[in-house]
Amino acid sequence: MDTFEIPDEIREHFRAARRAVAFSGAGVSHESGLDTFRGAGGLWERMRPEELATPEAFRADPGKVWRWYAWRHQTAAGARPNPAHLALVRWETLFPSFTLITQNVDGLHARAGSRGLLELHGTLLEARCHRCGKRRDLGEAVAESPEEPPVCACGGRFRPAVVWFGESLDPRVLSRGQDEAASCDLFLSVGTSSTVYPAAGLIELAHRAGACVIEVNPEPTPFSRLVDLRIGAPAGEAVPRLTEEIERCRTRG
Ligand code: BJW
Ligand code: ZN
Repeated sequence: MDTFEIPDEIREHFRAARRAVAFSGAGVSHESGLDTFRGAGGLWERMRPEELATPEAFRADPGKVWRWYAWRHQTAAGARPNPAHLALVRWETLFPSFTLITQNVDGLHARAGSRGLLELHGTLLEARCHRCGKRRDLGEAVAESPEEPPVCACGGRFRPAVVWFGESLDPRVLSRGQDEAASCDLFLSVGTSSTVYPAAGLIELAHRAGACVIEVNPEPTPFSRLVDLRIGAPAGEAVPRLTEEIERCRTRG
């Protein structure tokens, strides 16, 4: 992809925006070699989510769930941030206010250098006791106990500190994300199928608040018809290019 057309009215939003939000999903890390969940080649094509990403699955077979996350942790630890992660770090200096809200648990935005990140679905880097909530490094916990989740001092079991289906998101993180989406004037949705709630609801919040909404995804999503600009290209190409356009608009007017 050499170029994509950005209409003049979108450039006007790039110049005027004061509060920007980027909302990311698994597609952003795809070019770092990590699998997405849905679609061709996605994790859910090979495994059933209800057998791995629910509290019921963990209760039924803690070892199976633990080993799957140990593999995911190892894969994420071996991956490197790609040009999309790196370009999003530059957004922090482009707008008076910028918030990066991610559904990803792989830690690649933080490793790229993004600060003030809102991780809606938790993190794969930590384990949390399901009983007392104590946290510890997931890599260390896996090294100590690769096959079964280690037992906490309270007698509970450690689990990955991610948000499974049917579990509530951290209410403080969610409400900050909702506040940012509802008060931004530029909203980038990138690499998400936009099908998991309440996260996907942020796109609608931003749209209803009158923000200019941009979607970057090679495939259409349920929100594609609502957005102001759709870029049907991989994030690793589109986000750096978009970032250059914004930089050009904001420095040269
Ligand atoms: C590229 C690309 C490239 C590829 N460049 N793009 C309202 C309506 C219906 C249902 C619900 C509702 N509200 C709540 C629900 C239930 C449920 C839900 O949403 N279900 C739907 C699936 C129907 N939600 C929940 O359960 C949530 N909790 C909740 O609601 O609590 C309230 C409650 C409490 C108590 C009792 C009852 C309710 C929690 C959701 C947690 C989701 N967790 C997961 C797993 C995290 C841990 C782990 O990693 O294992 O989070 S599921 C999985 O999906 C993961 C992701 O963060 C999330 C979103 O996926 P994402 O990031 O969009 O990835 P994909 O794979 O779907 O899409 C990738 C996209 O990238 C694709 O579009 C590609 O085209 C694109 N792409 N290459 C750019 N190079
Ligand atoms: Zn405990």
